[in-house]
Amino acid sequence: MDKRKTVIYAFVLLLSVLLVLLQVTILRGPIPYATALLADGVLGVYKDKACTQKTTSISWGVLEPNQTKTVTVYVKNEGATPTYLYITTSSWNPTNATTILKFSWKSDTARIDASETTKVTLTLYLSPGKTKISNFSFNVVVESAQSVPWDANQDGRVNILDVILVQNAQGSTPGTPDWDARADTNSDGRVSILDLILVTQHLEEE
Ligand SMILES: [Ca+2]
Ligand SMILES: [Ca+2]
Repeated sequence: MDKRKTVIYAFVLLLSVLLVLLQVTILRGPIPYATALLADGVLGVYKDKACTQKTTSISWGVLEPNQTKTVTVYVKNEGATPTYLYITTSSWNPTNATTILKFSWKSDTARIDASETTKVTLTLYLSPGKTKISNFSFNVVVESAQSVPWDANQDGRVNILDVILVQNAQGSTPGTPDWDARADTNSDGRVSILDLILVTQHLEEE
């Protein structure tokens, strides 16, 4: 009888340990994944600087909590006119993945002339959050644009002139004397530190 009890206890204990281990893996474990890369007809995304190997996905490898991964790609303007580069994300699955994953990007140049290429750094950070995510996906969307909001003065370069433009309009809203719509880079109806942050994030794209 005692022996049977011991076996049952041992079994329950083992099961508990396994369950805890499983939970830890789901909560904190490293996450391997790749994301789809969608580009519009004007821009081509390549793995190499010479633009011979087109790519449609990004392999981030295994991402540990509190780790940042960086992937470099080359974006070529395959159209006939100069264009700006604009990168966003879409289709996060599960949608709450954005609470622990932060995506950002930076390009060598803000504007890409026809047939020219720019080096782009894509960054993904996995925070040590408690969100239960064992697997997920999202798309990186590479688009050509007529302009980008952080090039506030629209001269094709993101530099100190844009910082000054946004700085001069700090605290303004439509109707106030210092208001300049170009300085509202995040389009929230007022010029604040957030607009300045957006410019500094893309600083020296020229
Ligand atoms: Ca500018
Ligand atoms: Ca704003």
